Order: sequence, then C-alpha cells, then structure tokens
Amino acid sequence: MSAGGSGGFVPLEFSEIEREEMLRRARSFYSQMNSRRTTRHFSKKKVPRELIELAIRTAGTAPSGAHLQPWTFVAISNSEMKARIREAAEEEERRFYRERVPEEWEEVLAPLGTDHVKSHITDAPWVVVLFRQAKREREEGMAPTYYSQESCGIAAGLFISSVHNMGLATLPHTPSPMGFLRDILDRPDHEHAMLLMPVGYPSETAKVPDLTRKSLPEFSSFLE
Ligand code: IYR
Repeated sequence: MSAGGSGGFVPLEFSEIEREEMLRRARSFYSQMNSRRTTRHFSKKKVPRELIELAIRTAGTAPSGAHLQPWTFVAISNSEMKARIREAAEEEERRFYRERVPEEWEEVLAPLGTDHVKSHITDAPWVVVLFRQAKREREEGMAPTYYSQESCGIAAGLFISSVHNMGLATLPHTPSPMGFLRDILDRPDHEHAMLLMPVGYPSETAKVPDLTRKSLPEFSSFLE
C-alpha cells in the first residue's frame, strides 16, 4: 500500500466516551494547552531524537487536502548546520528590522521584544524546519497539491501541541524571507519553508511577555 492508501474503505475505529469523562478530558486538555507559552530562551540541554520523531509523527497525523500530506519536516541537531542557519536567518532579520518592517507592524511586535538576534537557533538542541510542498511528483511530471497552507498549518499546530505535551518548548519562527532554508537544507524548488521551530527545554532564566489571551466571547459566537 502506498503512503496515501490503496483505495477502498475500512470500518472507522471509534469508541464512545461517557459524558463525564468527555468533559474531564476536554477540561484537562484545555488546561494543559492553556499553559503553553512561546519563549525565545532555550537551554542547550540535549533532547533525544526519539522525542523529535514522535512530535513529527504526531504532526503527520494532520488531515490534509486530498490526503496528499504536503509537508516535509527537516530536523537538525548538527551544530555547524544550526550555526549556518542562524547566520543566514540573522542576516535576513537584520534587514527586516532595519529596513523592511513597516511602522504598523513594528507597533505590534514591540511588546514581544523580538529583534534580529536568533540565539534560539544555536541554543536549542534541535531545529525543525517545516517545508510546505506546493506541488507533488507524478509519473507524468509535477502536479499541484491542494490546500497545502491549511494542511501544513494544522500539522504545525499538532507539532507544537505534541512538543508542549511532552514537556518541551518550541517557538514558531518565520525568518523573512525564508528562501535561504531551501538552499541550506537542499530541498527541491517546489518545497517552501514555512516555519522554523527550535525545540528544547526553556532556559532556567526564560522569560515570556506578560500577555493575556482573548476570552471566549471575544473570539467566538454561538448560534443555537
Ligand atoms: N520574522 C521576524 C519578525 C516577527 C514577526 C512576527 I508577526 C512575530 O510574531 C515575531 C517576529 C522575527 O522572527 O523576528
């Protein structure tokens, strides 16, 4: 069977959960996810490869347009490679902060305390780069993928959740522009770097901005 399945249908594996238990699980998962924060400060403490593999496997369970699974995760622990990536990212970011960032963007970035210094890339034991496959290979040549942005966005969310759930931290970093990652990591032209995610323990002195999340009514409406 190919990665995409061989066609045909099989019974869905599903077992109904008691109401009380559903609520307990939903509350517990929400509380666990609500404790996630994005930090820019990582420790150099090592993380076994198996944990990174599990986070990537979890990301790979995401639903995707036409089940094309249009993602490639590149996981890097090699120090020289991380140093190269950091150098290239900082070069782009220096230009972004000095020349490219519009005033209205600067206004919302300022409270987050970001700048062109990207120490998380060399501090974290792993850097995982998510590439979005805008096309797929077919015998007849290249063909499109569908909803690859949405699919990869969902996969990234699952990756971030998995990392948090295993007790580690990550930071979805989007150096802009990201084209250098394709060159350094030797990916084909139809793959576009979408997110760079350092994964590791937060440093002992890690800080996060003093932010709050929107309340439920601020970001939802129920029509019953
Ligand atoms: N890519 C830059 C700028 C940046 C943009 C947003 I939107 C952020 O939430 C954070 C940073 C950088 O990574 O510094």
